[in-house]
Amino acid sequence: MAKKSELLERLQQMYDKGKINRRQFIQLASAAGLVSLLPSSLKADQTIPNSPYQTEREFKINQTTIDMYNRAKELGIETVWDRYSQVTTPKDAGATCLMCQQGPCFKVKTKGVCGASKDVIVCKNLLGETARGAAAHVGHARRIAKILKGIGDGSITNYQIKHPKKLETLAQGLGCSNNAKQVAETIQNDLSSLDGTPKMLQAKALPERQQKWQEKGIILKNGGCPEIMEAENSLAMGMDADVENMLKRACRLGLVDAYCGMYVATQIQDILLGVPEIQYIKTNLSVIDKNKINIVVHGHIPAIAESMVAAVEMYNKDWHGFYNTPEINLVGMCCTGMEVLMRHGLSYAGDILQQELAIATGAVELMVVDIQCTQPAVVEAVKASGLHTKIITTDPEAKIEGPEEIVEHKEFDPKKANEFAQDLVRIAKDNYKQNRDKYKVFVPNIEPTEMLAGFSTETLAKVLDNVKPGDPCGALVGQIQNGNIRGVVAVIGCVTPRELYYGYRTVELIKELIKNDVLVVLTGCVATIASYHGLMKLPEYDFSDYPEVGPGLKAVMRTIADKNRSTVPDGKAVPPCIFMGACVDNSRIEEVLNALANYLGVRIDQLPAAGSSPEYIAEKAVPIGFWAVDLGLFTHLGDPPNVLASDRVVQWLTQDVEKIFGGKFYVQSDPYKSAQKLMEVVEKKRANLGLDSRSSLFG
Ligand code: BF8
Repeated sequence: MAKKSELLERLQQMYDKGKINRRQFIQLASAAGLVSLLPSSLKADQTIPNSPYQTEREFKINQTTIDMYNRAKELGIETVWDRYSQVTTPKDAGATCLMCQQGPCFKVKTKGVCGASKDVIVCKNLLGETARGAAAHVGHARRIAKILKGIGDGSITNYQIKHPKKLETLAQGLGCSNNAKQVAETIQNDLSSLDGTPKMLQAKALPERQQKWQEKGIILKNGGCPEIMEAENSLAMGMDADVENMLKRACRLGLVDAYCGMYVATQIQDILLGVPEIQYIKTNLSVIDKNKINIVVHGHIPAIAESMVAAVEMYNKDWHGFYNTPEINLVGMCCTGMEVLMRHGLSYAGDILQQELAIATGAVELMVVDIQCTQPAVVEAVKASGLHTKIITTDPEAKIEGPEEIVEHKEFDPKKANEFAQDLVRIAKDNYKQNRDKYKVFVPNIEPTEMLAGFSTETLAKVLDNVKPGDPCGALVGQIQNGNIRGVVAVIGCVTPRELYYGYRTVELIKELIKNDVLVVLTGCVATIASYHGLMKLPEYDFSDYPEVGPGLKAVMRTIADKNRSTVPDGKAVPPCIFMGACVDNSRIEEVLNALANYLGVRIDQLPAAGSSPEYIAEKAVPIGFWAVDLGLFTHLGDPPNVLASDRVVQWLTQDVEKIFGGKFYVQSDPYKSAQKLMEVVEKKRANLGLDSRSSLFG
């Protein structure tokens, strides 16, 4: 029998050759008695023993999540991690086509019944996923644009224009009159027009990129909705069977996602709800307060949440005494949570993977859901535990079925937003009074983590303007040129149950980047998991309480703090991880990159910048990835989309597309290898710009 060391070596070779992934490596090693592994990902001893990735640091899953996971198990609640082990298959589902009734064609080796090659089948699946992701963001845009229109025509009075200056700037960019109705109609036309390039794209993308997209045949010639419809049309039986054509269509959907989805959402939400400013907030499940009535606002469109803020304030001020109840604690979840934390300083109760755990506290009276990223399992969690949380869905496209005492659908009408919010407050209050069982309440006695948030493009510019008055862009560019900041990496997207240790990839990747003087900008669930690991808090001035940070970056973040003492307390620095908002706020990242490129007089793909989504799970991340590639960015994904069955598609995505747009995909789950690669890219781009480069370090 082979010795243990030989077995381990063999497994290591299989891993190095990509025959097994990290999870399989650890599981096999465990089965062979080579490492101590536990039955479930969260009941771990919270370290990674001799992991093939782990070269420098011990990784501990945050204790609040561990405690709530264990509590959920006691209550009989199945979590996302449990289901992951039960129902998932190996990542690659092969070239499987479910599109017509000649099939289904499973794991096609060469051709399906219709004659489509496996390359074509893989493309169809990828394009379908991309279209769904783009549809999600355009759906978000459509809903928020309707509210702006209603304000403009006077039919909606529950929201106001909070940022008229931004409305004016947007109107100028779109080439329409400066009023809510005109801006909304221009945007609605961008979404629906059967002819013409959306005005938002023309206003926001750099001319050089627009010309490139024109030359390469992906510029939008219709509004967002017809583009998505045509993508679906191209997938119908007997339609597109041209690999390159389909992949370019996916690139085109990246533009739909950005300019008919994310930008619209960010711009209008800023106009209606205010441009985010610096906020100090609390994160993680222990923001749920066992001594209060807790309401979780969950989803992506912050319209209901905004009204709830006002309704809860009123309740806490005028009514809780009258009803003889505690105050209400309004907390956020997923991107709706990020929107309200950025604008109101609300605490953040959890990310995509923590939703059942919030229910397991037994202290959530009400979970209000708008659209996207709500796991239907929340209903099951209430059912299995017998807890009292009431779940209210509010969008006709996002209902969840279940017993009526647990889940109810109440369609949101923005014309009656205030009444709607007050009704939800009443439901939470009644549920608390009638059904809260104090003996079932469990919230870990662990302080929530701290997070510095609120870096809209405007706020970032203001902060940098304090560093170099009159030249905010120069303040950042100068630090890149002198090498204190080696480059900028946008780390975005979700957290995945695929990773054995919750948050491991994201946290370790970020730590590696900042250690090497790379400035990290963040949107989405990666930001809040980073906060759980202390990466978003205000560091002590000497960074003694903060993970290792490169000397250049440290100096920059101290200077920023010194020049912004009206908002950053004495004795503190600013963290080198800048939170720019929810996933739709990826649009803010492009605004910053465009400003840097303009300032330096270079193309975006020449900037020492890159993108990374180490733990993406949502379809929305796929068109975002294509958009990043369209912009010319090197784009890292922690897991591959389901394309591994086609070498040709893999080659196109990871190599050929670079010759077209300057950007390409790179897939790597190991955070250390990923960070290394991202730093190589940044250093190479520095060298190409004639800046000092550490390229030699990377061989
Ligand atoms: O848009 S990061 S899990 S919450 S998809 Fe969803 Fe992913 Fe979280 Fe928001 Ni974004």
